[in-house]
Amino acid sequence: MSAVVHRVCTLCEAHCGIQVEVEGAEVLRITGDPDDVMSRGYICPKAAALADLHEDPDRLRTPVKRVGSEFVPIGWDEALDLAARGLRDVQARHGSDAVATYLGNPGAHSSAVIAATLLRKLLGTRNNYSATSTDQLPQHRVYHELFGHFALFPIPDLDRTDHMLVFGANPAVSNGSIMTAPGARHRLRAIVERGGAVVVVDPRRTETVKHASEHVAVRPGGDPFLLLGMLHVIFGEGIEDLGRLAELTDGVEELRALAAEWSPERAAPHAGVEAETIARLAREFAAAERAVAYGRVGVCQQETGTLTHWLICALNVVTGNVDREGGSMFPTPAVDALDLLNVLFGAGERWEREPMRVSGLPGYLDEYPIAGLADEMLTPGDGQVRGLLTYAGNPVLSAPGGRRLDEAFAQLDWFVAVDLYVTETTRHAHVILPPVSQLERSDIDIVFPLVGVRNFIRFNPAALPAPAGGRTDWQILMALAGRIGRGVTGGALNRLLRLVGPAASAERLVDLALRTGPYGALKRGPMRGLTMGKVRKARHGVDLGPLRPGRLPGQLRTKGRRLRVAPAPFLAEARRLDELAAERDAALGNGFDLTLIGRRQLRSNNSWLHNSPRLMKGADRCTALLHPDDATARGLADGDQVCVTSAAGAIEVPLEVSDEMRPGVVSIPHGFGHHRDGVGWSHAAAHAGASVNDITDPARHDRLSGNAALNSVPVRVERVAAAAVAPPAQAVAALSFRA
Ligand SMILES: Nc1nc2c(c(=O)[nH]1)N[C@H]1C(S)=C(S)[C@@H](COP(=O)(O)OP(=O)(O)OC[C@H]3O[C@@H](n4cnc5c(=O)[nH]c(N)nc54)[C@H](O)[C@@H]3O)O[C@H]1N2
Ligand SMILES: Nc1nc2c(c(=O)[nH]1)N[C@H]1C(S)=C(S)[C@@H](COP(=O)(O)OP(=O)(O)OC[C@H]3O[C@@H](n4cnc5c(=O)[nH]c(N)nc54)[C@H](O)[C@@H]3O)O[C@H]1N2
Ligand code: SF4
Ligand SMILES: [Mo]
Repeated sequence: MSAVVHRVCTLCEAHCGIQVEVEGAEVLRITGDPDDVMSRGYICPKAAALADLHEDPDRLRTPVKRVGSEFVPIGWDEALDLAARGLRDVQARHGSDAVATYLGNPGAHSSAVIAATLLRKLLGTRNNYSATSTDQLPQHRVYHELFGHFALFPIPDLDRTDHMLVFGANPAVSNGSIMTAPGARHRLRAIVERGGAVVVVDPRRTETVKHASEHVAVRPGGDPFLLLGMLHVIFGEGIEDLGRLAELTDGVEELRALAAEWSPERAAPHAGVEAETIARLAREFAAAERAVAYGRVGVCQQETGTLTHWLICALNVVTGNVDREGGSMFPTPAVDALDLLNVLFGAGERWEREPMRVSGLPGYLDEYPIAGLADEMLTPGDGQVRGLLTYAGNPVLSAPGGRRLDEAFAQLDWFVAVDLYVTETTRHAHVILPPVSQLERSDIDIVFPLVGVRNFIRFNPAALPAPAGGRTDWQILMALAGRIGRGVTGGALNRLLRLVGPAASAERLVDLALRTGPYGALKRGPMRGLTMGKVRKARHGVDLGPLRPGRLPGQLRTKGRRLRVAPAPFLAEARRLDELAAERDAALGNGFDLTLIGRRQLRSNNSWLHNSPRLMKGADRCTALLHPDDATARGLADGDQVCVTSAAGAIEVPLEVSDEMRPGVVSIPHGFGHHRDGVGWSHAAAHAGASVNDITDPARHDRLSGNAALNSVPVRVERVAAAAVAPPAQAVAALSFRA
């Protein structure tokens, strides 16, 4: 007999409610849950891939250890002992910092991230890395400076705004990011349908533009200039209006002085947008009753990532659109995770740490930028990294200079990976510890309610029982923590470890946090207060209502609870904009005449959904998009195999000619390049593509945050001479498994 389990899809930040119809151990069907409080039935094609993931014969079901060039299945106790002993040995021989950790993106979609962070603390290394430094790091820096906490995220009040200005995000494809808004494209279209405006600023006419009222084809990296030009007009015409924020905000005069220098005429050539358009965008934004500017990874992954996100926030502040309905708002999550995050990430007023040993890249909170890791491994000397623990990450494909990381991982003394597959990264591991599939674990997410467009909380029950001997990420990481922590004396960490215990789940922690949170029994009384039990019973989630205004100044963690709209380091960096623009122009004259940017695709997810037959069918998707004029000028035609070369390297991909592109710009998705020897996902290897991160440059970064500048890379595009065309990527044999 079949049964239906209501849970969420955790593949992306939308966390859509799904109905999983199961019979025994088999998944019959996955559909959208029409009663889910956030998604109301919406899902994207990736939800069905949860079944492919679950059934995938290439997915690891037991731990494996490396023996020569093979992976051999072993039991859990042996695997965990071996894994922990190897890490401790490296530390015993070369010091605590000789082991690095890397937390990948899917880690954030599970409460096991708490266990991973605890494990990091117990390892006591300064060499912690994560996907953050290829993603949202500039936003953390901005929120740290402006609001006093790196995770105090301002979120667009999507369902109530009249005017939304989108920078470097494609929510119609990504389904929204740092903005949990399932069915984002429907919510965007609704803004236009109720008479409002959605303006998309993007060098490519994206899928989101189809739902918008206007597209502004900015020059890659042109956004800070565009924003300064807008602020110039707003201050110059006296149409700024901070409203209630006026008495909370410091730095308006400094911001005004900076903006005064950037007339739309001066900003226009750097922004690649006409001065009249800049002025009109400013006036329309300021005139809208309820407006919000929002930016995401397209503008994070830039040398100006922090500046751009700062100016986006500043635009919201000076038009009075922060902490107000229809503007940029702060959620009120059931689990107030800011303090927990402070404990886990060692945050607080402190941001900087000493620069990296080899590259000199800046450190932040308790991490270093992933762009600097290869150097730390390949450069001998005191402090060289010789061991690695990865959790749910594939930096060989996701970090800049992936080829060098590949080399560095190959020569490690000890590498433990917690992952579902033998990937481009984990193929170098000595031990791989695989969790059960997504459908086999229950969970409660406390991360995405921090960024929801409504307040909500949801329990996520397992759709299928875990197989005998299966372990969740939480269990694996806590078991490792138990082994690593042995011998670590004293302190709050060990007490915490005992409290939650290797066998317990995150639910115990969350129950405590719920009871003491803003909707808990302490505030609302025992009858109305939220508990884990109540959240568990609500099969479609608990709706805690629309975002609430008036969170400021209470939520501010700055000294004196002030909103600091013009932090000194940002003002100083803004003085370098001319120099940055000149460098950019010089690079384009120097043999690299095009600018490379990235793109995401609906049926793909970073590096790791390419093994799903359901998603990976049809035409080749790892292509370079180029405007017809640029193609003609180079004698190139649609379908040609082209070589894309940057200062850092070259890759070959098929060309797709498209007038979606701004002339002078080329777009290639990341996460491909599955041709490497020994990779365990056979279907992905048959559609290998090339990794764009083989040509992104680890040295290009945002100086204020250390984030990788994966976008706006100077490149050239040429036809691959017929004789030089690489043979079609072959499905490489997975490493053999000896039973
Ligand atoms: N289907 C799918 N969904 C995903 C993912 C996926 O891989 N596939 N990944 C998930 C992850 S990890 C994340 S972080 C989110 C990201 O979600 P989004 O932030 O929405 O990211 P993208 O879809 O990459 O959109 C970035 C946009 O920035 C544009 N861009 C590039 N350079 C510039 C520039 O200089 N200025 C401006 N204004 N725009 C620029 C690109 O053309 C692109 O359209 O998506 C998540 N959701
Ligand atoms: N050029 C370029 N590079 C980029 C980007 C870009 O836009 N352009 N985007 C960047 C961004 S925003 C991000 S977030 C990063 C992502 O980069 P990463 O986080 O490094 O990599 P992913 O591709 O998400 O790989 C996730 C890995 O986790 C494994 N996995 C999946 N689910 C689970 C699970 O539940 N448990 C465990 N233990 N393992 C699991 C998968 O098998 C896979 O190996 O890429 C970045 N790299
Ligand atoms: S948008 Fe798609 S991948 Fe993202 S949570 Fe919803 S169904 Fe899953
Ligand atoms: Mo991301």
